[in-house]
Amino acid sequence: MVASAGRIDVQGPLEVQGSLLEMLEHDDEPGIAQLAPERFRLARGAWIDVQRGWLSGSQSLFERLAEQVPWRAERRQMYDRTVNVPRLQCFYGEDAPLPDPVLALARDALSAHYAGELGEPFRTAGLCLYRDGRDSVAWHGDTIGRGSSEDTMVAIVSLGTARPLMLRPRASLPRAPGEPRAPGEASAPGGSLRYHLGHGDLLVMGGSCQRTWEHAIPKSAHCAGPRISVQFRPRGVR
Ligand SMILES: O=C(O)CCC(=O)C(=O)O
Repeated sequence: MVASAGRIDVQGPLEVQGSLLEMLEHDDEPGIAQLAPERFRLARGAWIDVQRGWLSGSQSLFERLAEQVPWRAERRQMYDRTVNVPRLQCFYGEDAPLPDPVLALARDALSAHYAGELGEPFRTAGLCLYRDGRDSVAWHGDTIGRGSSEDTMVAIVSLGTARPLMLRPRASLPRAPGEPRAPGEASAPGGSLRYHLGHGDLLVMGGSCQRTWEHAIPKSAHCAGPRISVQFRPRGVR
């Protein structure tokens, strides 16, 4: 979802609210732990891997990225109106150097860990900055590229304030007779799942997840602090 047809770019980085950054404490030098995520199998061949606090020193990395990434505000055509995209973004394509060496370490570790299942490396990195609870991303799946017709993976590393990432089965795919509910599927309104992600947490969406489920970061009236997410994807997946 970092780029799509009909989007209008606004040139130049935006200033991140200084007061918010000043409130953040420095912690350790960023690094990654051994990958050992826990897998949650969802309905319809989708799964989620979660490893809490995979990336250490996440607050320091948050501060570096908040300051150094050339964040862009974008505007997008919605029917007859042009609206602000409610988050700042920056996309690093296959050959673009990543804005911090620890992100290259993370991408390479993920590529090595998932090589057998994914069959290709993670190649791109999309970064989103949610300035506060008014920023969000609407329900969607990453169905451009191989995600439209075959299984793929999107790995998300989350920095800064924790925000819920919601998942729900696509309404257009009715449950087969006798198909079991996914763990937690019945526990939230509308059959959605909620994962609070921040502080170096890793969440990998895999299997059929991009085709059969949707995900979102909803707006929050209670969330004051900023969050950065880094999404690693294989070639062509958006
Ligand atoms: O910020 C996140 O964790 C999710 C971002 C996302 O869904 C996307 O960029 O497609």
